[in-house]
Amino acid sequence: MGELAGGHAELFHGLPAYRLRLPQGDSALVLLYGAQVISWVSGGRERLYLSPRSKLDGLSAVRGGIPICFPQFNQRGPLPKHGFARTQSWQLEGPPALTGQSAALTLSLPSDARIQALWPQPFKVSLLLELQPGSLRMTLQVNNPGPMPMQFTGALHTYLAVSDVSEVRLMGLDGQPEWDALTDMHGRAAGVPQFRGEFDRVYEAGQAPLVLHDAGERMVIAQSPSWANTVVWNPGAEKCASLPDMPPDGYASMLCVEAAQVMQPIDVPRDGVWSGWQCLRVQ
Ligand code: TA6
Repeated sequence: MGELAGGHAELFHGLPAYRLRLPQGDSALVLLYGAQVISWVSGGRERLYLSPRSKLDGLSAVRGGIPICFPQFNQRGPLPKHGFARTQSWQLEGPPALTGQSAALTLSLPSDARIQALWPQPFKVSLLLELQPGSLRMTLQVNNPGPMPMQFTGALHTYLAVSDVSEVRLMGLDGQPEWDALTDMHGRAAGVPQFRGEFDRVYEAGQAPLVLHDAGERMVIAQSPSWANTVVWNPGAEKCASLPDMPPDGYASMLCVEAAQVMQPIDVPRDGVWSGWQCLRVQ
């Protein structure tokens, strides 16, 4: 497949994918299936977790990387869990743009009969990926061409690769309103969360980026104010063992930190556009 400045098309376990590569060495790999980024190498190290037991059959959700949950978060509505965008083939919008030390690529989600049966609402959705030395930004854009108002929930469900989840420190949540999905309790985050078992919380997003400390390294995790929530998820040992697409010890090597809209759907008026991003930066 053709090599273009900034990237090239390739197959990943038979699935069409596109690799962005910077002259400096950082790279990202995105599947057209789900527009799911499944690898981001920065500073010579993989920064995203992809389960080695992920089904890569072009039908199932891929476990890891950056799934796009749209237009429904989890089971908060009538659609399949986390919506249909992650189990649909997206298309590339032209070649990547390489300018100096940054590469960018846009994918869009075409509608088809399966989607229209699930969600008759006309829509245009695209994902812009921007790779720079040490950083990766994903911007989801949702257009409502009308004729009706549109509502959706969703997330950039980012699986970060960590050395040992029980040792990481995710800073910046202290004091934020939170909902614990496991206990169904509302409260305020107190201190630094501990990941020593199943963890599934939805936070009101703060203004400042979060910082993940892992084995002497820091990753800054920022999101646009257009997402109301940040979700933090780790299945823990017991739940992980029940997930057929995870190795039993996979939970220890991942932490999901998601830019999300969970409780209150986003309204996109007729002819309106919404966009939301998450940016990961290695320090
Ligand atoms: O974002 C957290 C969450 O909604 C959890 O409740 C958990 O179910 C997770 O997503 C993964 O969902 P999945 O459908 O990919 O297994």
